[in-house]
Amino acid sequence: MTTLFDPTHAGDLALANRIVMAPLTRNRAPNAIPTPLMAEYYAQRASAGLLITEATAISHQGQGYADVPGLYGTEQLDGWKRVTHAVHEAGGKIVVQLWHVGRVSHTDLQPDGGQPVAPSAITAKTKTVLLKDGAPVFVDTSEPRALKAEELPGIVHTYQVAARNAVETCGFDGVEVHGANGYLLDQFLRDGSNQRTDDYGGSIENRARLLLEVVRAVTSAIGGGRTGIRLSPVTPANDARDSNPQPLFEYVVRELASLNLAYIHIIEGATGGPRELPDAPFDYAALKAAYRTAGGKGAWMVNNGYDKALAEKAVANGADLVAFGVPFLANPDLVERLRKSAALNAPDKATFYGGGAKGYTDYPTLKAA
Ligand code: 8OZ
Repeated sequence: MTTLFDPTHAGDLALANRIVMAPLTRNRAPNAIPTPLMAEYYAQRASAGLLITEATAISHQGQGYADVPGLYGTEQLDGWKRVTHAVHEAGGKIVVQLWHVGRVSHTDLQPDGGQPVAPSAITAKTKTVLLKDGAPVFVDTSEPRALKAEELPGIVHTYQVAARNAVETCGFDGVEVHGANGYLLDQFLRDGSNQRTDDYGGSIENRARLLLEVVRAVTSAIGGGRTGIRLSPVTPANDARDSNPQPLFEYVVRELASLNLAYIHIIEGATGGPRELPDAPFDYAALKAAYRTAGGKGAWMVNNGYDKALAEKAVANGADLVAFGVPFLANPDLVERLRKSAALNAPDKATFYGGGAKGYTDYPTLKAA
């Protein structure tokens, strides 16, 4: 029987086990530049079958929070080189999560203090984080402006450039397109945030167009076998809303099936919250079946609130990979702890976002403890 600890492949990526470190925003990259401390943090966790970096902006316009990293400036690329080098030295595999926040931003974070961009000029009812005198402050997101259709090819191109730089310049093993959690691509998918009347709004086909163009552009640059995507069909994160997510996401995965992706990464339920949402039932087995029936061969990665028992059950039921977020944050040697069914370090919420080594690189391993 397959276990969590058995090696596998995700597209071109040979993975030592089926345990993945989920992307985790940590806000420790001043001026969007990855630091040596970040290299240490990721290298500590290199025993994961695969590490997915924290969400990383593909452009200044794609930035939505203080001190999150980018992948568009020379110093940012140099910073990431240090990270991939450290992870590879430690024997790990790492992909970078490519991110454009869309409307989940603030004018203070945008080029020339401009408005954030979105499918439609509808403000997200959510907060973002700015730094005031070095301290984090939560603020409402700014009113966005609707992107003109002529601007969309530029955004697709920006994803493609970031993917190429990620692999060729920074040494990443691949990329994950962030299609989840109410950010730009998810804003286009959903009718709660997309009220366009052009080819990018209205029908499911139109709302999925930008995401599919982005994934095709990325795969044409770096290959499908190095490309994953994250989706969150029913999350309410960042004011994400859709009147009928089941056919929407089944359409998306059917269209992705022919791109020979490394993996499809699904957040089940509310991101970082309940796995079951009584008001938003969703049939994940049907979603996976839609992908496989359409010929999709990528690894099926599940995420949200997994512990060892639930993860083993998921793998027994055919999930290929299980992504762990908070448990990995607090346990650099999570794979060993799960293997031994050892106790886990408790996460310290106060140090999740921002700060330095405390609550970041100082969680003890079993060996140290
Ligand atoms: C927590 C805080 C800020 C951003 C996501 C990138 O939810 C995020 C994020 C998470 O995908």
